[in-house]
Amino acid sequence: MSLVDSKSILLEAVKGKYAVGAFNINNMEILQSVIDAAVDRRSPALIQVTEGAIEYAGMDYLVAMVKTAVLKLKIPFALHLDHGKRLEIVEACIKAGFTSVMIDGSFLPFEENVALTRKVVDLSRSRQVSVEAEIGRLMGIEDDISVDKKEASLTDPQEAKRFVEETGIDALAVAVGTSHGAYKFKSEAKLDYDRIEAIQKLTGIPLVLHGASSVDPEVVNKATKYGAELQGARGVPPESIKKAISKGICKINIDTDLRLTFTAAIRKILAIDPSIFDPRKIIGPAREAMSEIIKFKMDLFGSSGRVR
Ligand code: PH4
Ligand code: ZN
Repeated sequence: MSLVDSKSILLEAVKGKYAVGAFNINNMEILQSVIDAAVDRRSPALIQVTEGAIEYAGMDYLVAMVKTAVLKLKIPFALHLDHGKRLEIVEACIKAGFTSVMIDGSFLPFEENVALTRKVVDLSRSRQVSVEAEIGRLMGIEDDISVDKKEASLTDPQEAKRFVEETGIDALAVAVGTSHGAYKFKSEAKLDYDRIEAIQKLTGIPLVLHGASSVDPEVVNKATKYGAELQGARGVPPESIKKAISKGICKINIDTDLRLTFTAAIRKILAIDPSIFDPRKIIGPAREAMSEIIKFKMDLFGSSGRVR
């Protein structure tokens, strides 16, 4: 089937009280691992790319690969722009066939974020493209950050309500304690679940958790065993993800876990078999390992088995 908009996928998730994974892809093997897992688990999924991914792989390559991959499948997939920062990149993605875009104006003052986001909503409506936007800043809520600074960075529920009303977006990315990358927390993971619940009650639209990778200690240990330097890497554990879903999160962004899994698998194969130089034998096991981790996520998020 063709790509679908993310709004329809996420509204189903809200109804069914589960979340859908949005997996960042940068090349063919990562895409194939998402597709393979979704087919195996009969799970909907969002395939997302950033401007960095587009610069790396090329818009034409990415879009052609994704469209080809989903065409013969009976699983709903959306192709989503992650963290689009400018109107021009949103326009280019819509023109290329994306079915969902994020406009990230979280670095702007509130009114400017609203104005930019409204422009994207206006552009997308007639084209059946869904829009995600963000307010608040993604950063951890460590103990050594002052209360004022914490409050300033996290999404304010009342502001979120105004933002949603004034923009008409389909999904809202919220800052509730997570951050991008492999070093999210210095000790225990801390998410502001009450804030998620409050934002959900006031906005009533699908909420998105960025920076949601778990940074599995087993994967980190495997990568470290074969030479990686990842001291202090720490993510959002599976039980925290489950709780966040129960409070209203229904789109979950995963990139770092795929990067770590990919790296650990490649480091291992190169270390245990120094005679290998066929790229297929190097990247192939990494593709399989990523597929396994994505299946685990789909089970955890509750999206497995949702496609009849
Ligand atoms: N993302 C991924 C952002 C990736 O520019 P880039 O391609 O490096 O950006 O939006 C996430 O929320 C991923 O969260 P994670 O780091 O916890 O996986
Ligand atoms: Zn993000």
